[in-house]
Amino acid sequence: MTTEDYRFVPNVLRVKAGSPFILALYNAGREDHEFVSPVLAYGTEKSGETMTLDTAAPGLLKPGRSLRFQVSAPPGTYLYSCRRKGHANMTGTLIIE
Ligand SMILES: [Cu+2]
Repeated sequence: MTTEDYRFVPNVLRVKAGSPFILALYNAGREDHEFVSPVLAYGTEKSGETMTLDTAAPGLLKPGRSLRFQVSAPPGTYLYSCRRKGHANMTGTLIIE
C-alpha cells in the first residue's frame, strides 16, 4: 500500500483470514502521513523506520519512508486513516474474511 498526497492506494484491501500477512506501506507523497488503524493492535513491526505501533500515538510516515508489519488479526472490517490536519479524506478499509 502507498500513501500519497492525499490518499491511500488502494483504499480497500481484502485479506484471507486464518494466516498472518505482511502489510507494507510506502509514503510516495511529499507530505508526512499517518497510518492509524485498530488493526495495529494485532500487528508486529518488522522493519519500520519512523512508525510506532503504539495506537495511542499516530504512526508517522515521512516521505520516501516505508514500513512493514506482520498482522495476525481476527476476521473483520478495520478502518484505517491519516489523522493529519487537512487529510480527512485519507481513509481506507481493510477486510479480513
Ligand atoms: Cu495524510
